Amino acid sequence: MNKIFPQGDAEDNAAARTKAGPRGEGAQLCVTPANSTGFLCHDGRSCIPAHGVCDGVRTCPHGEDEDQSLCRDVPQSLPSFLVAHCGNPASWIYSDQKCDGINNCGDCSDELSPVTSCPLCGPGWWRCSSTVFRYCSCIPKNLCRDHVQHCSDWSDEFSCPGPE
Ligand SMILES: [Ca+2]
Ligand SMILES: [Ca+2]
Repeated sequence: MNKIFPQGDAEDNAAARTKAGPRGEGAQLCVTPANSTGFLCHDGRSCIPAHGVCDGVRTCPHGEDEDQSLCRDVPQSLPSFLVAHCGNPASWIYSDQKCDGINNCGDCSDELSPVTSCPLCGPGWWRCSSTVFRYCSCIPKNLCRDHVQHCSDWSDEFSCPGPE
């Protein structure tokens, strides 16, 4: 996995290690209130979603999710628990974007086999082949019965019971 992304030259990496410590040092995994992979802030209490790390917004109370050592060279500088890979090895996503119903990889490889095996659509989602690029095999039920086709088989308009 570490071989997928080109690494800087050895000297650069050695310098980075001396200054910033090894990749993701001290970063702690946690589970967010929404039950997805998160990053534990230094207060030991705030668990922020993986995709909130190095997004340019200080999400932790003290902003350590935007720390230079963490964000200097994403995704390499991120702890591995925050990163997942797409079918195309040049693309990556945050680990909490896997199986969240949204097509983050662009080719649905974060939502569909053979790259990713996700549980069936969760509550609030309807299973079909989506016609909308944003979704893959599950569409939010609030798109059911809205007189707009979202499933290739039209099941969102004819079979889906509608929003809950
Ligand atoms: Ca952030
Ligand atoms: Ca996704």
